[in-house]
Amino acid sequence: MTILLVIISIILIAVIIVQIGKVTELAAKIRGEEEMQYEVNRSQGGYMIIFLVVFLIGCVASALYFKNYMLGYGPHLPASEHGSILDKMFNVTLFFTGIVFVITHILLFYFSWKYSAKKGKKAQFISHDNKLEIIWTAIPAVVMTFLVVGGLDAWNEVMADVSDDDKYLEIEATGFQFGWNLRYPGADGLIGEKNYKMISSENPLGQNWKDEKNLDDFLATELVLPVGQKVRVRITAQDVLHNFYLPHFRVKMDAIPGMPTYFVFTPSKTTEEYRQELKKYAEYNVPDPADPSKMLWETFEYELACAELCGRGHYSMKRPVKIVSQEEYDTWLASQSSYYLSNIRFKESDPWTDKLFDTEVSSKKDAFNAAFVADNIGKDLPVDALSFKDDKEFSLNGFSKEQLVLLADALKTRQGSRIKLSVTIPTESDNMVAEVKTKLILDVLYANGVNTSQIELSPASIATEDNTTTKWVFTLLGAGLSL
Ligand SMILES: [Cu+2]
Repeated sequence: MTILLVIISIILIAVIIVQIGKVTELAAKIRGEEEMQYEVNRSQGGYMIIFLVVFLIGCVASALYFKNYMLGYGPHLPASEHGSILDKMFNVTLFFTGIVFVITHILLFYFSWKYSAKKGKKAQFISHDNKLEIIWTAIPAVVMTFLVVGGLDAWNEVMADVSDDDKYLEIEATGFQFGWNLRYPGADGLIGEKNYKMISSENPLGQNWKDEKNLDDFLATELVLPVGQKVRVRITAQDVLHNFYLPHFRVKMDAIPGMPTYFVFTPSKTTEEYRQELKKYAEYNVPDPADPSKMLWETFEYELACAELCGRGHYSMKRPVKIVSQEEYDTWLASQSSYYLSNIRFKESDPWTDKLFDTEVSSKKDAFNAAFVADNIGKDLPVDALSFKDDKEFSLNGFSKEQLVLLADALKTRQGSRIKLSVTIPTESDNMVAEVKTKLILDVLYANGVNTSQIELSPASIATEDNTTTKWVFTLLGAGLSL
């Protein structure tokens, strides 16, 4: 409705202007063309002066009115250590360009009024004026030199990379249409290698799983960083140009396919501290339109945005950023799980199927300890699917073998413990191969101290559901007594 009224008003104003023009034209014809022209010039010069005053007052008033919403003013002081350097540069530039802005506008409109055509006055011709030209070349040159030198100085300070003895957290941000892949280094503090040729639906970043540094890396859905910790962000893109932009931290860097960039910064205010700053301002003590039960300052989150118009879904690249205390960060870190362990482990592309990792050995031991209790008799033991290497000789995959050794340990240290091994084969024709493989499994158990009386072997059965692989299941028959 409001929009309709505005449109109607604009149309009516246009009609009025056209009508006034027609009336003026008629009046001019009646009163004489030339006289009329001078009058028009005079009145338009006057309008120019009115416009000048309204415009300049409007500029200052709107700057003052929106001050507390703008970065660098009111509550929006930088939340990073280097931020104030950039804010200072911005203010210095604004100061000089502001002076030029005001002076040029005053002259522009004042001259339009002062030198409007008058009866009997003729324009003066000046071919050139050396003094004037020197002044308007020298002053901008001096100011520009001052700004550029100051800018280079700030650039060197802000863009300084980490040095060898710096303690810092390195993360990686990869922009794509439309989102960010945020990779953290995991416990080793090192980001693993990647190669675009390895990118697949299962491996979105093309991480090289043979590189052990990759094994604990994890991908996060939001950017969480500890306050006061130097952070180095590796920035890259997978398709088109993006831009890694953290406005509150004055961090902004292009993300370019094939050309890694970086930004080093230290967050200096937690999200909570920033909210407390906002709370002091009336502008943020109004209900949040998205959640009216809360004030704007309460729902504030720092944000990561893409600052390069990168396509139709550009706007959806926004991600929340949380700056937290070291303790909160450690808790969050502990809740994240390695991408490799949750998505790649024991899959076809896993190059580490020959071994169990230390953490897997200890968690497997814990699982067996918890499983060997009387309550679990008749239930299946937590043995991950066993697999064999693809060779003619048939040999167990390393991780399957290590698992069986751990199972053997659990059996031999529990007097009287017993298990049943059942085999399910896809079709009758798989029976012979399955028998050979089952023998290999039993060999491992016996070789590691298990007594033949502890294992009951049930004959192979054919799978009822569609199944293409042979499966071995271990069921607890007797928990035994711990030795
Ligand atoms: Cu983008």
